[in-house]
Amino acid sequence: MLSRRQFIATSAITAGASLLVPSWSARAASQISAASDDGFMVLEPKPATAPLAGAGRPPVNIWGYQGTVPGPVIRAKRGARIRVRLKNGLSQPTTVHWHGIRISNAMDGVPGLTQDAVEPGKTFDYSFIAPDAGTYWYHSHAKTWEQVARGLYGLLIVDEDTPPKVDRDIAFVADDWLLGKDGQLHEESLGRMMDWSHGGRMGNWLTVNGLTEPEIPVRAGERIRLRCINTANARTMAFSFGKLGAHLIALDGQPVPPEDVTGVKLTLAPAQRADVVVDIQGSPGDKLAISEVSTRHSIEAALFTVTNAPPVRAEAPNEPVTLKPNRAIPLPKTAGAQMIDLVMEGGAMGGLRQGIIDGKMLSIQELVEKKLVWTFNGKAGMQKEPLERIPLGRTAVVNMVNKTAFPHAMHLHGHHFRVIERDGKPVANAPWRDTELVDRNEQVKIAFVADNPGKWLFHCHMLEHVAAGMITRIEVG
Ligand SMILES: [Cu+2]
Repeated sequence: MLSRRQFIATSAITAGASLLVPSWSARAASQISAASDDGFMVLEPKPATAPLAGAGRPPVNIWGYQGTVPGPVIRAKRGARIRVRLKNGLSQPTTVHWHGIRISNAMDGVPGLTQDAVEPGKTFDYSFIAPDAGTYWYHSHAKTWEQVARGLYGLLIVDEDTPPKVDRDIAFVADDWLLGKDGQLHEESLGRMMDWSHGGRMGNWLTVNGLTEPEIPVRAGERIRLRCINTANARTMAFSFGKLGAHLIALDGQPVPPEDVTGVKLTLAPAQRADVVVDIQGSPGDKLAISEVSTRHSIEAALFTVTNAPPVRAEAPNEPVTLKPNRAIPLPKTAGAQMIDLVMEGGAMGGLRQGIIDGKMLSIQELVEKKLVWTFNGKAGMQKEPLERIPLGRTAVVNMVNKTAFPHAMHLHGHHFRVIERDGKPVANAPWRDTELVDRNEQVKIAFVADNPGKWLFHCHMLEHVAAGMITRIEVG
């Protein structure tokens, strides 16, 4: 993002309509092509082009579901069954992971663990219940450092039984692309060890909903629910809602008590989501920016342009939007919990000398040959043995200690957890999350009830880090 303005002059394009989260019932057919007779929606990842860099610039070669980036919004009512037939239109194997969904294990989309990767031209049927309302996403879980970088992701929205009253529901899918001088995806850097051993592959081009600095026409007085997500491979982003009145209502899909975030820096690590309600105040012609502010160079990510239409309401509503809690996530009982240590080591400036693979100690030179440079508890990459086996229904407490020189966004599959301690200090009533940022030299304790049977990955969501060793799994039940 640092050089976006130097790279090419940005040209805002008006694309409000395409930013709307379409209603599932009304536009299912146009969102998911070729729904089959048996009720499966066909989801096809394939090469395509997308106007990432803005009007007047050449389209960028991407890989997208249905050839679009982001992919189509998949939307269902809470508790409904979602049926998706993955049809692989790529030249390499792939799978789909339904991030943040408390899903049945066989549908989790992890190749080599919950299913075989789907070969080019082949299909795989995903069928699962989404138990919780909220903002989720789906993405490739095969060679993610390449497939997600090329655009294989989309929003998965699960609607509340009674959705809160807002005037519009809009996607805010932020991505960080690395474009070369020719304006195309910088392919030479995919797999580059320099990135894998440092902070991951960082981009130089910010898009929201696959567009450069989109302008979204709004009416004064409108109340809008924004489904914010960071789909970047590695960059932790932060957003400021500027002059927009804004309040946070959910994190990682799970409701939180409404919190005023007007003028606040809202941090989103890779894969994290935030539902934010904004109230539009202004006069016709006003441009209200949402900015990306994680670096010294603030970038306007999207602009709300107030139209001439009469105001929806004279004043912003006094009451914030409040979401009802989802189906109860069982509260962890720390007394008698299974205590699990997870020490993160390695990476550049980490001084890693060796690492274990399936009981065998390898030197750092041998590890680097395998492109493994990070370890969990001294072990590099996926092992034959899980990190831990946890009886069904037991509380697990994972004590994560980051001894590396980089932050890591830790993601647990199939469960939501909460932070109970940070750097030795107890934390009360932290929000439920599926992805938590652990800063360098930080210690974070999380707790969850292992109530979902199966083999669940636990990994860093910086996609170069997971590929280079930061991956393990728990086995529940
Ligand atoms: Cu990491």
